[in-house]
Amino acid sequence: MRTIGLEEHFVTEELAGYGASSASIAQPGRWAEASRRLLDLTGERLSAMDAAGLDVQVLSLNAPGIQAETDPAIAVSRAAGVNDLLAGTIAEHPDRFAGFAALPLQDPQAAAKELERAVTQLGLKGALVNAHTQGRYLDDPALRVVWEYAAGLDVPLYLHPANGVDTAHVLSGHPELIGPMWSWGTDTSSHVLRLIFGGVFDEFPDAKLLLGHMGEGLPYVLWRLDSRWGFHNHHGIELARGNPSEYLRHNLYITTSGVCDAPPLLCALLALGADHILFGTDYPFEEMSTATDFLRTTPLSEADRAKIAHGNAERLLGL
Ligand code: GRE
Ligand code: ZN
Repeated sequence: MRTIGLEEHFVTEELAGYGASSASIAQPGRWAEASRRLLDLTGERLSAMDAAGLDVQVLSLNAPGIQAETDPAIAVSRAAGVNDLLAGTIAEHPDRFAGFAALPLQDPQAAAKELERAVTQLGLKGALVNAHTQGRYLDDPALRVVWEYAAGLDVPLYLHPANGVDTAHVLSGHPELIGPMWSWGTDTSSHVLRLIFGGVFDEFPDAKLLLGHMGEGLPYVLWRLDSRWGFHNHHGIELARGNPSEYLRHNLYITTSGVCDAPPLLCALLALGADHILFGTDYPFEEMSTATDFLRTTPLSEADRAKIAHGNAERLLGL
């Protein structure tokens, strides 16, 4: 079955330093191996894709990427450089790779223009955003222009985790909880709620948000969000569609990246529907074959399996 992965990371020598702050998350040997694999675009990566039966990787720059740059002008030029490199790699293997752009969100207007260039001139399929940018989240009024361009171009933004601005008090003294095992997920699901309650999807009703890791826990909590929104003081916030679940069902698309487990997949299927779930591996942080074996063997109807493996990606990304 044709299989397309949507959370497939790489890095370049020039940009690898931005991720150095994540090194302490991992066991040293695991970090070294992932770092080595991130730098390889067309060697071992293609062999592993063949071995796992992964036809296409939609490539994205590894977290935190360009967003960790403090100088907006450098961010603008490096984003353009890495998007050009990505387009060049795709051009060499057009049947094996597609890509999500990196955006210099430090300069919102330039980020919107780079998204337009990446989509219309380089053929990239949207952009992947790694959490906050210098403390600014995607609901920030200054960043609405990026949503405007994404909606206008009809491409998704993929919200990927990265280290937070600071450590939540409840996690203080527990560095083992900082990272993809726990804090990245709660930070990212909170970021999504900022988008909903901050009005991004009321302003851009058909904007498409992609989220990895089986939706960062959100498919599990739809009913409770709605129920407690009915109870809470709204503090002046109103949702045009009434309930938060309306946005999660309509604007949100999730990938299976880094979650190879049937119960959360079945929950997501029931909560969001088979048209909103796409395949991803989270390579090199997970093995491609672990993810493709899961996709092939997990209990699903063959119609849903085909949507998740390739049909939804073909439709959403125009592949
Ligand atoms: C990920 O993308 O999921 C990831 C990183 C860095 C370390 C671990 C990890 O970007 O899972
Ligand atoms: Zn990832």
